Amino acid sequence: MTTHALADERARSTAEHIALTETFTAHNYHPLPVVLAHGEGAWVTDVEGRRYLDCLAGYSALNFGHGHPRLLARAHAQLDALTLTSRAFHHDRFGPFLEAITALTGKEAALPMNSGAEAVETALKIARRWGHEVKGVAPDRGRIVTMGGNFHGRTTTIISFSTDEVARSGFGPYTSGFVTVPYGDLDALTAALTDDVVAVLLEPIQGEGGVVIPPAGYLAGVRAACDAAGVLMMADEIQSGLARTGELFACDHEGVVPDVYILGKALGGGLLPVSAVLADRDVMDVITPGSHGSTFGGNPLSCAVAHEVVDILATGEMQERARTLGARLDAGLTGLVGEGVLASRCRGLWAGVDIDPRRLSGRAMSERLLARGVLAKETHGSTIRLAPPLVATEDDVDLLVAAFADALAEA
Ligand code: IF1
Repeated sequence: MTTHALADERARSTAEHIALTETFTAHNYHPLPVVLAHGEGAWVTDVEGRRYLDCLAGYSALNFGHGHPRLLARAHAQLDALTLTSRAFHHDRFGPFLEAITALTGKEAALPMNSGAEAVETALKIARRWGHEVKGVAPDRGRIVTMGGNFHGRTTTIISFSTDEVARSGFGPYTSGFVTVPYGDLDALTAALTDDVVAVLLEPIQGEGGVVIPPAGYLAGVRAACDAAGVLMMADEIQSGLARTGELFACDHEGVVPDVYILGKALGGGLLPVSAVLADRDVMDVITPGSHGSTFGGNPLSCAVAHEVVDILATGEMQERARTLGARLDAGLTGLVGEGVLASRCRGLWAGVDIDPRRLSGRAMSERLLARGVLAKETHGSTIRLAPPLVATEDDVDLLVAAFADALAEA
């Protein structure tokens, strides 16, 4: 695009951008009426120059904020060196990244992919092959236990075990081999662990469900049940992981180590899609040459950025910020219970706030927050998810709480 054309692009108004988008886009989203053009830290600016505190943060892909200096610098340097080789060849960013991420997570091996759904699909394939080749379940008979209220991505196999009809209906025939149990119910899980089960897949905290935190001890119970039944515990930490909840992983709050970590979103630093599956060799080595792959998985640019992300996480600074800022947010939101808030759940800098639907819908609340310079989005029903970048400040959190209270008070 020429500079002149680029300049014209920037002259379009919010309404013009939205009209242009609506003319050509598939209608798979219903975005809020705002057109963003610039981001820095926890703040973004729209095409009219209005600033917003970004409390969605790319659904936790922007844990480190917009344009983190270290991540941008690393990406710029790698762009001028080498960006893509395919895995047909080695490259000089791969080994160092793998060494760093296995040290960070305590797992022996990593399989890098791009999107979160790709990593989840990779974990499902690993679990099935492990079940058939290591556990000894009859070929094609391995089943995986999943949770009610789950969200693990949008592929046909993943939505085959979704309990959300909006995400699932019309996309059959569905992939078989999954059994769903209520999230948080250890008795139901234990009863479901029959001999043909090879793995349990769960989010340690359910994001799309509205930041649903399971009962204390639940994750430890899942770990024990998986050990007793000889099945893999696979934690989807794509949204809950990488410092969002105040620990490296949400599983860490109960000292639970799953057999498989599934990572994504913030692993790419908010710059590009990077995901990965981590496991020890007795699990990972069911994957053999030619049995799995990806054009872009583990590319030099992704490895360079994700390696910098790992280095940032290794300091613990983001985890500490999530704890400190999250405590402030939790206190502020708790103060609003009874003032239009039915309940709020907070773990680190990640909150699900249930708005009283008799007062206003989740969408209406998102629009009121937008008018007050705060970007947030409702999830099912009238729950607002809040997940500012972990580089936000205490003043930002105070602004968020004040805007939330003001939006609720609006007649
Ligand atoms: C959308 C929310 C939805 C995820 C977990 C895997 C994936 C996600 C725990 C797949 C992705 C995104 C997808 C996006 C909205 C958002 C989301 F929960 F974060 F809010 F949908 F439920 N596991 N979550 O949260 O990762 O393939 O997208 O990289 O699809 O609308 P992906």
